[in-house]
Amino acid sequence: MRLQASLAVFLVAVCVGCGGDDTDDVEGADAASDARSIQVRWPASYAEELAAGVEIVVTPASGPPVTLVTDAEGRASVSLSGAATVEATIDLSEARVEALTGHQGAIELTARGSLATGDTTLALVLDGPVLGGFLIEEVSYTGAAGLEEGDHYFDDQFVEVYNNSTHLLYADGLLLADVHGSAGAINPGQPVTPFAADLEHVYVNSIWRIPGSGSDVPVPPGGSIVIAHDGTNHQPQSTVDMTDADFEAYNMRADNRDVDYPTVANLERVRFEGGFDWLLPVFGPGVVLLRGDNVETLPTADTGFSDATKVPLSWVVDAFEALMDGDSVTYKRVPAALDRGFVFSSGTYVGESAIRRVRTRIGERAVLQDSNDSTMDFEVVTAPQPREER
Ligand SMILES: [Ca+2]
Ligand SMILES: [Ca+2]
Repeated sequence: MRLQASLAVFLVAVCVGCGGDDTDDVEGADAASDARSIQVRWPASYAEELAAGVEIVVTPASGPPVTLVTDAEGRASVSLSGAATVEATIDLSEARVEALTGHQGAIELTARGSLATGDTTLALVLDGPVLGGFLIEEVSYTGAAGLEEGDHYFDDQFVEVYNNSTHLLYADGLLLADVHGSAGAINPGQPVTPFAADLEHVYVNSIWRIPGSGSDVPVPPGGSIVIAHDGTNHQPQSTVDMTDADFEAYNMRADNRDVDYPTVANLERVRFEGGFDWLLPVFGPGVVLLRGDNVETLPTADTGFSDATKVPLSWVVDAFEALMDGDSVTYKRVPAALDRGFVFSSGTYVGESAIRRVRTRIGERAVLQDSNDSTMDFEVVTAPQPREER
């Protein structure tokens, strides 16, 4: 609500040059009235700032609505007095969406606002549907060579999760899990996953949850969170320093075989199948990012030597798969509906990492490739790149 004093100043200002006309008229756009300027911006994550070609409908408190279209500066002007509501709308073609966001799909953007009596300007920011979502950006699973011949250092494993979307997203409540099954014929006669015929579920070993009540872990577009096996500095055995990880998998045990690093917040352990810590297979893991309610109630299935949790595909936010080598396709564990392909490293304890490719850039922000095919979407690089600008 404007103060009366500023309204008076405004009326004096607009009356300079109005030749003594009566400006008390509030009957709408036809009457001698006030110039009002509306400027429309794209959402902050878009490639451009000022939104041209936006249709604006200004509806005065009394009188008919007026339709305008924004110019190259995102501006439209109208002359009317009194209060009015303002609605901005634009339909974006697939090509325009691609250019502005790096995502696919035709969408409608809208904004609403109001002009109080005396307001001369109105700034609107368009908004629309969330395009894109959380993606697995990097899975560093191979382990490192360590310092001495024959060392097998794997405590440096981490997973990085990226907000590939147009909107701020919250990561708390996201679940991270490793998919049951072998990465290849590590030993002669190694069986493939017993669940290969079930294309409707993904079967996972351990499940971890990012803690919070739903709005505690904000991740902006282009931002990421790093989830460490152990939240400590792994140098010099590895190139990886996880002291600034956002979360770590702390597997609390009576014998304290896993360390709770004090500066790195712990994931919530929902289900655990394994040994001392959450070890991803160094031969190649399947990793899924999940979201769903009441995870504790999901059924389990007997794998022959452990229990795997049976997760509906609808829970899967994103999936990644690595296998032992290029010949291990029969060992694929992640259903093709989630991920048609896989990557593989040059070996184990080689200090490599699987990292998602950049599809395009919107300003400084990388939009990562997501074709639901790890073969196409990931590359194996010679050194892990936690938090590296993409
Ligand atoms: Ca740990
Ligand atoms: Ca900790």
